[in-house]
Parts: sequence; structure tokens; C-alpha cells
Amino acid sequence: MNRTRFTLASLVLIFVGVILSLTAAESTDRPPNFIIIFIDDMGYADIGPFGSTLNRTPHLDRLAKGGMRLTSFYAAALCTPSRAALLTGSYPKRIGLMTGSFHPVIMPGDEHGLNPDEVTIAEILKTQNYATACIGKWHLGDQPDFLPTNHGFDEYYGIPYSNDMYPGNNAKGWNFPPLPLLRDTEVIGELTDQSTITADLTREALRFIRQNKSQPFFLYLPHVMVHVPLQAGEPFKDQSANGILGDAIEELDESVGQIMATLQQLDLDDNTLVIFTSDNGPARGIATPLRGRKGSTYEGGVRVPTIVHWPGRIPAGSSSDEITSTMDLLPTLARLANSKAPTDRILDGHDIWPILSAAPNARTQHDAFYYYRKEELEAVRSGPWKLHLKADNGQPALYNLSADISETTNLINQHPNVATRLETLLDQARTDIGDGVTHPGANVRPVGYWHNPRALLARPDGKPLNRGTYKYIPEKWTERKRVN
Ligand SMILES: [Ca+2]
Repeated sequence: MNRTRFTLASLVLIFVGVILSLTAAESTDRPPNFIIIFIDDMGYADIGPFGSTLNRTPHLDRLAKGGMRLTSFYAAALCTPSRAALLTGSYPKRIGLMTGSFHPVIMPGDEHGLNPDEVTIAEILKTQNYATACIGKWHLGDQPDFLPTNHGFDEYYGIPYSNDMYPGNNAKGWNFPPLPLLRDTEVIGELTDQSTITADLTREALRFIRQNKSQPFFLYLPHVMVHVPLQAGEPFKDQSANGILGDAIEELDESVGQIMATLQQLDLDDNTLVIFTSDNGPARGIATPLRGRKGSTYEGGVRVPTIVHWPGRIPAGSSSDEITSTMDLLPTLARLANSKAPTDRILDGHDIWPILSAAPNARTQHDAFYYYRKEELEAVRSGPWKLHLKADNGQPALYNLSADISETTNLINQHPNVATRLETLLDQARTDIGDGVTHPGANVRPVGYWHNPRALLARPDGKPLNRGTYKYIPEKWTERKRVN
């Protein structure tokens, strides 16, 4: 009798032990899911957690309350370079994507695109058996080898470049072809009614999450909004006191809410790192208290509202003002997925998990952060100091961002030694990455080049895009690698 009881008890204990160890093994063996929500042209102060009183963003307020705000998180100043930096962990100029081949961003049927030799976040995560999807706006080249499914994404749904590149926008005589909607590499239609695009991308995102709930996944969700032309879906139209921009932002906030609710329903929220950020400063919104807007190398052009959220791993309701960047996401996600960033090339991002997890004394590893405007190096930040070479009247200015976040007071005469130190950092970047036409970088990699590119959808009149509007020819100083 006693022996039977003993045996039963032992069996129960063994059973419980096995269950516990299985659970432990499962939780440690399965790496986290990653979701990057990348808003287009959203300014630093366009959402509640970063001070907006114009736009109602309850879901983002909750996201910030449960996660960490990054208040010195940097993107690039325009769409194409910003996406290049995020996906490769490199300064856009290092990989030839500060501009398109004849315009400040990549255009329909552009010769240039993300070189297939580059290693993206998605490709690293594929080696760890992640399911990967890009849902939204790509803008790193629309020729076959440049599209997301050739860069580590299992699937793609969205538009290949900006939503203002459509036939109706002919203000500058562009003669744009119809705006294609793609699934993977196939054109499945033309995007004409943009009022449904945010809901459409959200539905695709939720579908991808549900389909892949049983395995690690990476969802890259570069929303089309709030790039002009601004549109919002029915329940949001004419609802915001801030006009159509507010409507569009409130619909994006609802999209975030639906994603978070789905993660909770599927019991995935505790094992998912969600990153919410923007690709550059505001076109229509505001960046208060930052100076400058989209395209500028003042803070408002490149410092973007960023929230990271991972319950139990990132302290709730916290914030960090350490210098961080879209370029840091590749090494950070690689590490969290038990992989590594590539070591056969120079990357500019750093693993910021110590900062995100609030490890004691975690500090930025960016001794210098560089600001490029198109091909030209315009500024550098090191610690609180920023040297801007083309400030007011085109003269150099030194700002202390800790005391003067709005870049109003030039301290170059009071702190000449600081300015000299930052000039040295600029010289290092000129040698390494390059600066305009006068300083080709020593350590840059060739941009992808497609010979004889074609627009994905032809114009009804059969005429090509008008390329002559801008006299901007970066091929003079960008090394190219032909990929077709
Ligand atoms: Ca943008």
C-alpha cells in the first residue's frame, strides 16, 4: 500500500517535473516574435506619448505605458534612405541609397535598388526559421531583384514606392504610371482609393500573425500613411479636430490597438517585441520642440517618436534618451533571435538590448551619429553636442542638445575645443562613408543597378516617366553593381 502510494506520488512528481521542464525549454528555446511598425512621415510630436494634444492615440498611450519611449531615436531624413538603414543596419550612404538614381528618393522604374548582396534583418531571421513578412510600402527598388521577397521576406503585400507617385499627381510633370499593388512579386491591381489602405494593411498584418502564431515570426509593417495624399477610412474620416492628418493618425493608432489585441488573444504578447517608429520627420505634422521637418538635418527631420514594448523584458512606463537608431535594430534583433549580425562587412548599428532592457549603466555605443542630407554630410552628434555645418546662413553651429533641444543657440565660439573634436569625427565619416562628390567613402558598398528598368505598370499612353525635372545624377559618385 505504502509502496503503491510512493510509486503514484513519484509518478505524479516525475510527470509534473517533465511538464515544468518542457515549459521551461519551450519558453527559452522559442525566440521572440518581432513586429516593426514603421509610420511614414510621422513627426516627433504627432502622438500622445510624445506630447501631442491634437491627435487622440489611446492605443499608443497604452503601448508607451507598458513599454519604453526612446527619445533620441534616429532615422534618416527621407523614405528611401530610412528604409535602407533600418533593414541593413548601415548608413544609407554606405550602401548607395541616400537617394534614387535620379531623384532624392527611388522612383518608379528606377535603375537603383537594395543590392541583393546586402544582408537584411529578414535574411538573418530566416536562418533562425522565422516566418517573415513585409506588409506596406517598400521603396527600396521596384525591379524584380530589389523586391522584398528577394531580401528575406517570405511574403510581401503593398505598394513598391510612395503613394504620391500616381498619375493624378502631375504637378511637376512627372507622368507617373499607375500605382501598383503587389502580392509578392506579382502586380495584383492598382491602388486608386487610398482611404482603405490602412485597414487593408492591418488586415494583412493580423492574418500573418494568426497564420504564424505557432512559430517565431517577423512582421515588418511600413504603413503607407501618413505620407501625402492623406486619407482615412470611413469610421475615422472627419472625426479628428486636427483634420485629415488627425484622422489618418487615429486610424493608425487603431491599427496598433488591433495588433496588440490580437497578440493578447493568441497569448503571444509576452513573447513579442513590438517596435513603433517613423521613417523621418513630419511633412504635415509637428515635431515640437524639435527644429526642422522631413528632409532636414535638424533634429525634427530625423529624430522620430519611438516606443518599444515587450512585457516583462522592457520596463513598463520607462524612457531612455540614449542615442539609438533604426540601424541598431538589425544587431539587436539578431542577438535576441540567437543569431549574429554579419561580420564580413561594416555595419553602423549596435546591439541596444542593454538600453532597452534597462541594464545598469547601459550607454549608447554611438560615439558619433552622422546626419546626411542626400549625399552630403551636414552634421554630427556626440553625446549632447551637435555640430551642424550648414546652420543659419549656411554657417557652422554648435548646439548642446541636452540644454537646447530646439537648436536655437550657437555655442561654437564658447566651446571651440568641442567643435574641433566634432570636426575630427566628421573627417572620419568623410573618409569612411564619404561626403558629396568631393569625398568618396573608402568603405562603401555598391548599390544594386538594374539595366534597362521598366515601370511595373505601363502608362496608358505608353510614355515613360519624365526624369528631367531634377538635375540630380548620383551615379557620378555611387559605385553600382549590375544585378540583371
Ligand atoms: Ca517618409
